[in-house]
Amino acid sequence: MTGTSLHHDYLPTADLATKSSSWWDGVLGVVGFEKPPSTLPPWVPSTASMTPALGSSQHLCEVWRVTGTDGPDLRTGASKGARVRYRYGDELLFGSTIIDEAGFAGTVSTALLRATEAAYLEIFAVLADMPHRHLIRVWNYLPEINREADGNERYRQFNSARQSAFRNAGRSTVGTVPAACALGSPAGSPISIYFLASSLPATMIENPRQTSAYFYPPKFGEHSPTFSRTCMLRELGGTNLFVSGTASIVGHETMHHGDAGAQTHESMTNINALVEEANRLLGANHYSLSGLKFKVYVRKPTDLPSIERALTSSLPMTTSIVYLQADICREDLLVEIEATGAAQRN
Ligand code: 3EB
Repeated sequence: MTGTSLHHDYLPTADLATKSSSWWDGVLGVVGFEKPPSTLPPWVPSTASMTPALGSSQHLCEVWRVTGTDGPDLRTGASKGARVRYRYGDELLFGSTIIDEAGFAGTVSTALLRATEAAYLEIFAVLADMPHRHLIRVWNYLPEINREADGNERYRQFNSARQSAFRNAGRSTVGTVPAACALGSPAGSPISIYFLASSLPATMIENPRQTSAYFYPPKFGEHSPTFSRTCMLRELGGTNLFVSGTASIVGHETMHHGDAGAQTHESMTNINALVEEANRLLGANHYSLSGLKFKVYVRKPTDLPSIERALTSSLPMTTSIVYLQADICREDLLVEIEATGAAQRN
C-alpha cells in the first residue's frame, strides 16, 4: 500500500465555494455534468461530460481528490497542443480535454475520426512524458453517438479511431486497456474525454458473464471497443476499483429489449460479477456492491423511476448515486451503470 488515498465524491456544486485551501490543494480535477462548474481555483482542471443530470443529481458535481503522500504537493500542466489539461502527484494523474469536431476538416465522419485520434494522440503524448504510463480509466462523451453518418454509426467510427490511436501509440488494444465508458451527449456538444492515469501497476479484470469488449464480433463494428471491464489499483489507498460502464449485455448480446428495469437488474448482476472477480483475485472480500458509488446513464428520462426502483431495492439508502441523461452506445440499451469503490478495511 502506498501513502496516497484517492477520494471520489459526488458533491453539491455549491459546497465547492466553502472548501478550505488545504482541501483544494489535494483536488486533481472536478467534473460537472451538463457544464463545467464555475469559479474553481484556476490551477484545477475542470471539465464536464456535457450530459444533463436528472432530478436531484442536478446540483452535484464529481470531485477527484487525493490525501496522504501525494495530497499537498500536486502539479498542473497542459499538453503541447494545449488540448489536454492535467494535474498530478507521484501516483495519480487526472486529465481532461474538450474538442469541438467542427474544428476538424473533412466529411461528417472523418471529422469525428480525426478529432478522436487527435484527442487520444495528445493524451498519450502527455503520458509518454510522465511516470504515469498506466491509463486506468477513461470517460468518453461524444455528441449524437447513435447517429449514422456516411453509412456508419458514430460510436463505431469512434471505436475505429480509438483503437487506431492505441495502436499508433504502441499500446496494446487488448488485455491491459483501461476501464472506460462511452456515452452520447446532445447534438452540438463538443467531444469530452477525461481520464485517470497512474504510475502504479494496474490489474485489469474481465467479466466471466460477458465477452471481453475488445473481442466483440465484427457485427458490433469493424473495430472493437478498446476497454477492460474493470481496473483495480491494488497498491492505492481509498478509491481503487474502477468498474467500466456496464450494461444489460450477457456474452455479447443485449438482454431485456425495451425493459429498463430488467436491464438495470442485469447491469447490476454484471457489476456484482466483477466485484466477485476482484475479490477472487485478491483472495479476500475487500469489495462489495453496497460499498460502491454509482453513476447511472439513462437514455429516456421517463425510465428514471423504474431504473431507480430496480437499483435502490438492493442498495443501502445512503448509497451515492448520480443519474445523468445520455445516449447509450447501442440503440437497444436503455441504461448503463458505472461504479467506483474502495476496499473495506478488515
Ligand atoms: C458494452 O458493454 C456497453 O466503448 O468505452 C461500456 C463501457 C460500453 C465502455 C466503451 C462501451 C464502452 O459494450 C457499452
